[in-house]
Amino acid sequence: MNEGKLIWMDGEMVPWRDAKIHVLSHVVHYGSSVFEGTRSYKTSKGSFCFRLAEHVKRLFFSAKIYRMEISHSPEEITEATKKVVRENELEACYIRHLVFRGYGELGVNPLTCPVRVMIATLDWGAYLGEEGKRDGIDICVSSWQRLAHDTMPLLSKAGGHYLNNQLIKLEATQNGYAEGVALTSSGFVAEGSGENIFIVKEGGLITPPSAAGLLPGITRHSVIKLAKDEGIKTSRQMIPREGLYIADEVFLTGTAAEVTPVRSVDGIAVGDGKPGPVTKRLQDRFEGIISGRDEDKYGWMEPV
Ligand code: PPE
Repeated sequence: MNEGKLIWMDGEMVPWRDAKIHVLSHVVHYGSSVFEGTRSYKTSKGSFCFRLAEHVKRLFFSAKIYRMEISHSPEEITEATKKVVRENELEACYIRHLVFRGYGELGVNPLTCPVRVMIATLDWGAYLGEEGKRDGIDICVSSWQRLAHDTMPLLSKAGGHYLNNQLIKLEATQNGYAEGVALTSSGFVAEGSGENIFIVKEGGLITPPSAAGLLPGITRHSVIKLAKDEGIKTSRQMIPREGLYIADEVFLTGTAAEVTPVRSVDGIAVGDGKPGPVTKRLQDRFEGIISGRDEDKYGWMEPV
């Protein structure tokens, strides 16, 4: 890990190495945390966080679902986020928000443990590699199913849920793939271990609906908006596994992954095995906004 300077913890700036918790903290044993990943970008007009308001909103919703009371307002978290970005003096960074149950009593009941918050910045480049972003990545369908809605509340981006994602990622990478995509228990495409998924079929864009047990990503929402404004027909529809094999294009979206083309699924080439025109167009529109090259008519870029 590339160490940064300061981490915001419960209202204070703490030197990176001093941002510690006790091993008997509730979160360590039971995965009781909710988190966010946001990116800050450097443009010629200064640093900007991409859709910070939506990320903070989702963090509070995630916490509400698990009955975690955050002792800071969304406005305070927003201001603290910008402060961490400024004080770490990074050109561009990935921001991790974490709300977690700390040290109190051990035992499943979480209510005896304080709810704590931290915000850190990380020096993260392309999540699935620069090469992957340019040429596309090879993915597989996971043998692990995505969690079902009646097992875990999937609209909460909770730490504990990510044991499922870890199994998907472990299996994929051990078998030589860059990423794994999980299906729902009825066999429809859900999402990648850390990304949403889109296919292009006959010029139109299709992504699975929230009912497929996915995290409705902020990047996914942004790409749908960009596609609509580009006049690309877009729909949220269940996609069967083989829909990935016969798609013209496939790509993944996420804060970390941004827009990453997929060149093969389970060893079957997507289209002609190269990033397709719709993917490239949306990737370019997205890059245009985050780099400050194009006008941000959506108000997505929040000055730091
Ligand atoms: N699904 C999952 C399971 C997921 O983890 C992410 C983000 C998304 C979809 C896309 O959501 P959004 O970032 O709002 O567009 N994954 C985060 C964590 C990755 C990690 O390894 O940690 C991220 O991209 O920040």
